[in-house]
Amino acid sequence: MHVLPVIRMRSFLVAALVLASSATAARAHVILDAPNGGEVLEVGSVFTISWHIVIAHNLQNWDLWYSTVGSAGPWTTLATDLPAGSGQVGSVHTYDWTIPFVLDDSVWVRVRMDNSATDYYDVSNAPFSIALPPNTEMVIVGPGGAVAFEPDLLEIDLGDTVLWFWGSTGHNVVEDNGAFDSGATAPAGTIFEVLFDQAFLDANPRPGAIYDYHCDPHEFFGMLGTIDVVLPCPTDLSGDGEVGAFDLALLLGSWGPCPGCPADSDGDDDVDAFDLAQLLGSWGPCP
Ligand SMILES: [Cu+2]
Repeated sequence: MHVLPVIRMRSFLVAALVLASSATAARAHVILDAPNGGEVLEVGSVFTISWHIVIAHNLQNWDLWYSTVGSAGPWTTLATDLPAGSGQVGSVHTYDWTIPFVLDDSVWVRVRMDNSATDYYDVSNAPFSIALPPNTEMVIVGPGGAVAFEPDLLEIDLGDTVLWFWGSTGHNVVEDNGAFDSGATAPAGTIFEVLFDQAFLDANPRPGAIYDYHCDPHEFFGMLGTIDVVLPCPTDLSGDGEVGAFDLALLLGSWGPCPGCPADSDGDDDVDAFDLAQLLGSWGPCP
């Protein structure tokens, strides 16, 4: 299951920031209207940042930053030298921001009114979150240059999308028997995604709906991963949406001591009569 970042209720901090913000608002030349705190923005989606002019000045252009550290930065450049547009009091300005691959529950945006003399700034009143889209799970490929997938074992639900994000350069993602393949090694920042829906499982049946994969250049160094699709019917070993003869054959094929075997549905490290009874008892289409 994917765990969404939780917005921590740092009420004291938020209250202090709101006070600080309203204290400066009286003299503000520019006010950032969105994002202004509490929003949950999805990676890869487009969010419209907006702000308006409170006191007109000799405006040259606009600059935008974001921070995952705090309302005082340090700041990462978002966009610079945006056209000045209208310099009139009350005029609203916007910028369409494609949300970067930064998962964090405490993000801030800062806008700069870049004038020919004194510049003026405003910052989100409170932090907002950047999160994955619903039903999406992430694996980092080569986190910090390590020859590893993080996490190396990922359990997902049927219908989830797995998104691999390259944390370093020179890796790829290849299912051991070709169910998915990201192609040639790719640079840091690359994204590769696979939707593990019923059609995918039908086209690429694996015992227990378990997909082992590797990185070609680093397989020898143990850069291995597994996606385990948790099925609504655990006895549907082939993951084809039906408990039938194929599943029975898989179960009989792993009969006996078999720790971690998909057919060991009661988890006693033995594929035995109990597991057989469970499979026969759920014979037919999966609910
Ligand atoms: Cu690699």
